[in-house]
Amino acid sequence: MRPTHRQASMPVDVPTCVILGGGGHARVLIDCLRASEVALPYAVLDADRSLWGREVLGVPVRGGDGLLPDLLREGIRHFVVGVGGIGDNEPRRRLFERARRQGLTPLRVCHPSAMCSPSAVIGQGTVVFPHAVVNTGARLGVNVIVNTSAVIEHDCVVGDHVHVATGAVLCSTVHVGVLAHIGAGAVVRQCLTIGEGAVVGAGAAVVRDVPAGVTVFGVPAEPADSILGGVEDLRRENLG
Ligand code: JB3
Repeated sequence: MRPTHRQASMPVDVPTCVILGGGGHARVLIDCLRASEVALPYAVLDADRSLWGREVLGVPVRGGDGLLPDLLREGIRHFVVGVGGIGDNEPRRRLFERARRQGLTPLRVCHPSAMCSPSAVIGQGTVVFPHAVVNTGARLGVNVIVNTSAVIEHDCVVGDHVHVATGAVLCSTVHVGVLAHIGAGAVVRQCLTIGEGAVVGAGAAVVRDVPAGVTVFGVPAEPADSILGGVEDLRRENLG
């Protein structure tokens, strides 16, 4: 076993882990793992063959996800999903379930600069990036991304596999359904519900509930259908 970048201060019993995905999100994750000393990144697996045999921030890209059983045999017991993606969290869900089925345990990673309330409940495999806040009484499911500087206010409930992107703010007591995406810099007003698989566009200001599967954007946020429909109406009117 060849753990990478063990700091002198790091306890020797820190586990090693595999990161699934080797792109931009995984690179931030590797920094977070090293800073938090939660685990040592041992290997990256990536679907892109052109990365195999190369390194991501010094961590070897061993191959594709088919190597999970090999890594288990090498003694790796933990993983983190390193695929970020914007809008569609389904690939992240599939990867998470696949690694769990293989017998690996998802790691919870909180960067040391993030503020996670002791009364917050944070699910396995959830990552909280630098300067993010998970406030009092918030409950986060598994495999959630709380990206850099995002704020999840007190008593919010965030479902499994949700991505709260960079700088987004969930004001207090917001409920977010599984697999939803809250875009960068979006703000969701207190006590609202964002349905399962819904997408909130970057910079949106959400002032009403968003039904499951619906995409909204703008200030105040409106369903994409109605906005795009409006554009179509205008075009038709202009065509006379
Ligand atoms: O907005 C911010 C701050 N970060 C974005 C992040 C949330 O999402 C970032 O800017 C990107 O938009 C995106 O990061 P991500 O997901 O790392 O994207 P990318 O740099 O394109 O890398 C994705 C990597 O995942 C690629 O190398 C793919 O080959 C790999 N990948 C895709 N599907 C997979 C799979 N790897 C494995 N192991 N298994 C898969 O099924």
